[in-house]
Amino acid sequence: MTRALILGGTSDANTLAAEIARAGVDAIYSYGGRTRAPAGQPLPIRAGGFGGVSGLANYIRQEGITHVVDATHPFAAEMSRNAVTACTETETPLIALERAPWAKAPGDHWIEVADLAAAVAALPETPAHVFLAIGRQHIAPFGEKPQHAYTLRFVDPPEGALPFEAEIIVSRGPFTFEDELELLRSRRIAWIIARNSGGDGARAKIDAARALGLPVIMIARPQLPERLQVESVAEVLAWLGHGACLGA
Ligand code: 3Y8
Ligand code: NAP
Repeated sequence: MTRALILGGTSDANTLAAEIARAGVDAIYSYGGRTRAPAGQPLPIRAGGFGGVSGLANYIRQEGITHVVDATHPFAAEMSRNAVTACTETETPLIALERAPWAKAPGDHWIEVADLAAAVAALPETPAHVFLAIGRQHIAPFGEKPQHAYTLRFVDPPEGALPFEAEIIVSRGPFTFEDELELLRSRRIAWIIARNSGGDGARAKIDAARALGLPVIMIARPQLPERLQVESVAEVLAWLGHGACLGA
């Protein structure tokens, strides 16, 4: 009898949860507990870390999990690595649902960098208006270049002081092209820092940057261990042995 653990927290995971609920598969949706009011799900929810690999392995055993679906964000590297290790240890089948990275289109002015430190280094020395669209957890390194006028975007209001002076936008996304154009224009943004998250939920800023001819410092995804990986919800449902009932 299938009992799936969905490691969620993304729009793709939300789509998957809806299809899994419709298929009547026994599943639990897991959030990392990063945001104050995560979107609801049509599945039972758990939130917060498992306690590393051993915590996840114990959870799998105690909850009688038969399949794990890693539908976390491409930058949730620690969770994905733990899932591979814990599923190997407990001999639990694992599949990853991961959308393709954004590909550079004609007119894009990307500076592609490997990581956060390289993104900071890629910013100019002369003061500029910079839009940091990489969330809240990894902004501290930009304190090395405090001369810029930073605009940050968080899902929730910041707790406590920021590592540097900045304007904060509190908004959860997904974002629209028009709103992103307005944001970039009204704040006279000259540089955008983004992660290559892929998907539609965060892509509007990339399209708006192209329309305005603005440079985007694009941070590449972290390397993840080998694992079965698909790009569609239908493939995950088929893997769970429920594609048939959806006529997928
Ligand atoms: C808690 C679940 C949906 C899902 C919405 C997607 C789209 C909007 C784009 C920008 C980039 C960023 C950030 C972002 C996007 C979707 C999707 C996506 C980027 C929620 C969610 C959780 C999180 C966690 C949060 C991180 C932060 C990253 C903001 C829910 C809304 C920047 C990633 O304050 C914090 O600690 C937030 C942390 C991880 C990255 C960071 O390091 O700060 N997402 N985002 C999940 C959990 O607890 O397990 O609250 O409902 C999910 C979504 N975020 O409802 O349609 O990609 O699927 N999320 C990035 O791309 O760099 C925003 O501002 O342009
Ligand atoms: P991370 O750095 O890879 O994970 C750090 C730790 O957080 C994990 O080791 C685990 O703790 C816990 N964790 C993360 N995701 C979890 C989940 N879905 N369920 C239970 N525990 C989880 O993760 P992150 O980048 O902070 O992302 C956290 C969540 O936000 C994920 O659900 C991810 O899908 C979502 N998200 C992230 C981004 C992003 O840019 N990183 C963007 C959109 C959405 P333990 O070791 O204690 O088990």
